[in-house]
Amino acid sequence: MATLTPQAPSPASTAAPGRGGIWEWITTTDHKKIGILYGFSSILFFVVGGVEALFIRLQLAVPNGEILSADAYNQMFTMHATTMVFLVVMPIASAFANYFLPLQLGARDVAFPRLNAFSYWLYLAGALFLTVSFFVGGGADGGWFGYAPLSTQVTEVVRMDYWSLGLQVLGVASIASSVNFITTVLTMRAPGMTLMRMPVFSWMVFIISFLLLFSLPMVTVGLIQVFLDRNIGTLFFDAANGGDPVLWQHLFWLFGHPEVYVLILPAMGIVSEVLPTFARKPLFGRSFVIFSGIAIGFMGFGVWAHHMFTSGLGPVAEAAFALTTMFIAVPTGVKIFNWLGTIWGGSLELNTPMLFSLGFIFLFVIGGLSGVTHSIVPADSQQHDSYYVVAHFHYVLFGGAIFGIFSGIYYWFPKVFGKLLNERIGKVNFWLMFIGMNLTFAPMHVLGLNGMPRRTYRYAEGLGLDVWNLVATIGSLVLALGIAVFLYNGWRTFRKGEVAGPDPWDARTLEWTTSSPPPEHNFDRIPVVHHEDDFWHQKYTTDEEGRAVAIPADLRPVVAEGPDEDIHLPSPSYHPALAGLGIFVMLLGLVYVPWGLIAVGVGGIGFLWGMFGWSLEPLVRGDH
Ligand code: HEM
Ligand SMILES: [Cu+2]
Repeated sequence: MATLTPQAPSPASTAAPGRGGIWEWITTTDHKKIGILYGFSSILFFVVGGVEALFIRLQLAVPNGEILSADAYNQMFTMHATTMVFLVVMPIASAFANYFLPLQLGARDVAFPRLNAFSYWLYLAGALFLTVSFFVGGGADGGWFGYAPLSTQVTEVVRMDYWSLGLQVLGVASIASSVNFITTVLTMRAPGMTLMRMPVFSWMVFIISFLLLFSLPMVTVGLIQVFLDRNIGTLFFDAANGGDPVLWQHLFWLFGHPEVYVLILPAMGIVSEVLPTFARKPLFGRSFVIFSGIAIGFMGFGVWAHHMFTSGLGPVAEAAFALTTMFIAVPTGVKIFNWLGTIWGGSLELNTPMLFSLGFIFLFVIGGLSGVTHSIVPADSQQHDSYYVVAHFHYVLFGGAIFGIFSGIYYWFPKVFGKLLNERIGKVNFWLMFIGMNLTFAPMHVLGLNGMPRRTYRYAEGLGLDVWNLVATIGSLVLALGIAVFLYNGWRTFRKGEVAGPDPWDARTLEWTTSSPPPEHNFDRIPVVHHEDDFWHQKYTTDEEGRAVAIPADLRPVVAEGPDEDIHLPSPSYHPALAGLGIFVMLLGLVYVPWGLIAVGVGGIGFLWGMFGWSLEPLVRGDH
């Protein structure tokens, strides 16, 4: 039994965990290491998705582009979007959630550490499976929402089999994470950490876990039906034989719209952590930020058909979904006003994490406003499937989600790696991305209103599309340069970055009470919480005018008065990784039936071995 004697609570006391060899990473069940694995994997796929986007932009830089064929172009935008949504933005949120949820709650790990490891290896299996398709016959080419009957057409290639199976596995990985995060929030909070004292980022993780839990099953059913229509001749979406292709649209968007909130709410949570830290003010209307997140969670399930205003649903349904879509702008607006209220009158520190958060607010508002124009049915029937829509979702997904994520990377990097990303390079990174992003996507509003359809690999000369397409492509190159500067900053910091102490930003929440990086067991003693922003209240009090007054270190309250206890840590295990590998092999086999059945068998053995080994091994270290 691994027993660690409790130490006096000093955040910098315990040594950082070793980097560890490959085997340690394959067998880890430590939420921090799993968070780092998610982080590096999704940044790698960000580069892949970015290169795919550059190919698209280079093809469209001039009329009658010759760089990509129509077939290659279809693969490029489908895989670009699938990569960015499922292999980048979702897993990066898992990276932050894995690393920081237990720390923000005052816990030692998530509720189910091995399930946590399994969700990572399943994500990696699904991600590699989807990407491998490029090299064996071509990537998915039916668009990221795979409308039937295009996606169910049986041709000589199996690209959409990879797509439908790959997304199913990624869905299971997300459901596994969601179960873990919900259970962790409900059962692992430190004493005194009431739900309303929980940091806003943790709240957003909690909310998106429910969104995933309730939306993924719908698309999973549809994906199975797509695979069956393609492989065993069922007729779910075959209109000529009593099936209904519009059914697929409903199943996809019943997932797809809650999904966009899964993409944006974590970024909103990060911004809600960063703004108070660098405005030196508590989050304005904190409980409203939390409740509007909950409201968005619920209302997000009632707007899906606004993606189908041109699918012939009829005026009653269209009017209803137009209304619900307009309503959802209200809780979103509440958040924006609360962020503005936080920075209003604050003493702002405009460092890189803060710049990305301010950029997030500016760009997300632009995306939100064009979103409201989509909710007006007659206007949407003009905008639908045009570059105006492409501009809209890149302002909310790139300007919103990605900018929020970059704010989180610059904010939490010192906690995870013990070093500060370089501030001067960080500012160059921000401005290149901010200028590049607007140069790329702002012209797309004009292109769309000038009638340029999306998903078209070429356009003719003299249609008024030439100049803005060239500007958009130049913008995407500036954006790419910005991302290269970010990667350079990371590499340089690992090599010779400035060492960060436990609390480099003088922040407010519990993760900053530990060393940077935190010890494997996170806290020597489980903290006892008395306030929201508890760490801030350990360091500051307020005078009669409400101004913050620092409490001298020797007068600060002792944080951990809780009972001594043994520190239990989950034991490392190779079984989740083995089960993930088994699934990967099974997937490859399923695409190439009947010969593939051999691989299905071999993969199946690996999967079952992993599952049984996992269920029979000791729970914590030293247990027999
Ligand atoms: C790195 C910078 C990016 C550039 C230059 C870029 C560029 C583009 C372009 C030009 C298209 C339209 C292709 C067409 O319809 O013909 C597109 C489609 C799309 N992009 Fe991006 N994008 C970028 C980043 C992102 C990010 C970060 C996300 C999501 C998180 C994203 C999600 C999408 C989606 C969902 C589509 C629709 C694909 C489809 O129609 O099936 N993009 N992108
Ligand atoms: Cu939507």
